[in-house]
Amino acid sequence: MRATLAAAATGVLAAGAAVSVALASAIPLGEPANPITSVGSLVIDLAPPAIKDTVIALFGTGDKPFLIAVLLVLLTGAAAVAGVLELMRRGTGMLLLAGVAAVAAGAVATRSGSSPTDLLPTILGAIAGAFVLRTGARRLRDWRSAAPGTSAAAVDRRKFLQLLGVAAAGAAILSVGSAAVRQLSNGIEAIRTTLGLPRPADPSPPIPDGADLDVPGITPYVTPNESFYRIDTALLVPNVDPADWTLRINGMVEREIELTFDELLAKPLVERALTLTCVSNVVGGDLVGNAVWLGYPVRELLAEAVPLAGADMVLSRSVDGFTAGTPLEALQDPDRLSLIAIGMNGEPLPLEHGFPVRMVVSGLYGYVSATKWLTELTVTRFADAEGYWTPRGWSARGPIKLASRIDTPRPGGTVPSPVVIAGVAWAQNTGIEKVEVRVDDGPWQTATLAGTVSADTWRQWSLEWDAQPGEHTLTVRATDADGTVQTSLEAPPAPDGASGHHSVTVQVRGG
Ligand SMILES: Nc1nc2c(c(=O)[nH]1)N[C@H]1C(S)=C(S)[C@@H](COP(=O)(O)O)O[C@H]1N2
Ligand SMILES: [Mo]
Repeated sequence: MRATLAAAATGVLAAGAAVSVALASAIPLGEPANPITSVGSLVIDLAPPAIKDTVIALFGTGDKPFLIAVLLVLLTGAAAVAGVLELMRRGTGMLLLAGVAAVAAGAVATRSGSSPTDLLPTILGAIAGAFVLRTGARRLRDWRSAAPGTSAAAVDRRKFLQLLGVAAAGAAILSVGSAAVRQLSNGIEAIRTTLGLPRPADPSPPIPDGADLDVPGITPYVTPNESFYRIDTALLVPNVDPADWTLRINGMVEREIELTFDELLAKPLVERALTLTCVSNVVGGDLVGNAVWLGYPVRELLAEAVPLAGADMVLSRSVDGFTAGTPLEALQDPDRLSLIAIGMNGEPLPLEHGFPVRMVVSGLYGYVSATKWLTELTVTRFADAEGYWTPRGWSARGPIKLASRIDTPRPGGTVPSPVVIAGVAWAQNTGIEKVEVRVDDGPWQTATLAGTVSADTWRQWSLEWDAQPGEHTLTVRATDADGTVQTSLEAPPAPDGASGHHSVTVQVRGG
């Protein structure tokens, strides 16, 4: 009886270890990586409507915590059974554990927007649980097989209890730690959602109706925040309370400045659309997005600080230590948009996009200009300082390369004839003047360009294609407002951005 209880306790602690490891490792990955909530969502998806309605009627908005509680009770029960099974017959408890982990993995994998890395917490949790279960059962067996009352039995007993103690303490520490981290970011998220943005002193010119072509499958002109690409080195999204935030402007300046969030809000803010691009974007890739930003021109702040002669770079620093080196000239250029931004598409910056303040600069890749969770601007020289990515094999300067992309038809797709070919092209700060498409080795045909609000954003384009049946390769190239034609020369992203023409191969129906 005592052994059965001890075995059940081993199983429960194994589950505790598994869950605490999984939940802690899911924090940096975001929601679908959390196996508990993913199993909960799967249950909600699969539950018959009658049961759903009853639960909602009984528990109201408490239905989700109730579901999670039910799942945890079931898990605890299964874990106790696994512990007893593993004691009776080696491997049987492990099998049950593997089954539960497989259900969790299945739930995670079927959540919308989940990626293979989201399975990692479930796998790590299963490993931690399997270790505790297996080792615990072995030590328990050793203890039982030692002659009662002997010192060998006492040693085995101590070893068993030690394992349980370590597992319990580890699970408790991890759980308290992750709860604290979650609470912190929930707190900042609450501050973010209640923060009202001031109205811009200089609003964005209205986005022309024609900026969005009516073509299925084309990328929208303005990228919604939820689908905006995210690139950063932050394992955990920094939690910055605007009340504690300051921006220091220092280095080679006549006047050092320190700005609070309220002081920033009180400035005459500018609202502008601007397309952000990552240097790591491959030809045809999706590390690019267009948003309407609300912020204060970097140029104005620099003018207050008065850079000294000889300075040629501004090193922007994030609260998490990331830095970007931006040419001073670009930030002082009245013809180039650069903002200390607080708003993105009408909302405060989402936490993962730099809340409360980030930088955005037209025509420069993000790694040399778009510092999120911004806290310091140091006026310096390229000879004296370098941004985070420069010693890691990326160029110190990162002007965005002229690029174009085919969004539809998708590569490998089968299309009818005629069909509309469409996509986006960008040359931030210069502007797109022409987009051409070629079918196989045919002549370049000029596409129709959509409207745009400025030269700082991408432009949609489209071309109707009267296609011949069979397999065809479509290639796109853009020309910028300076008359430069996009090069066909292929370059990988490192060290200063990919180049080359995007092409897709499709099958045309008929014939
Ligand atoms: N603090 C911080 N800011 C950062 C980065 C980072 O790693 N840390 N990455 C930069 C890079 S490489 C890009 S492309 C843009 C991406 O911004 P987004 O995630 O809002 O799309 O942020 C830039 N700002
Ligand atoms: Mo990037």
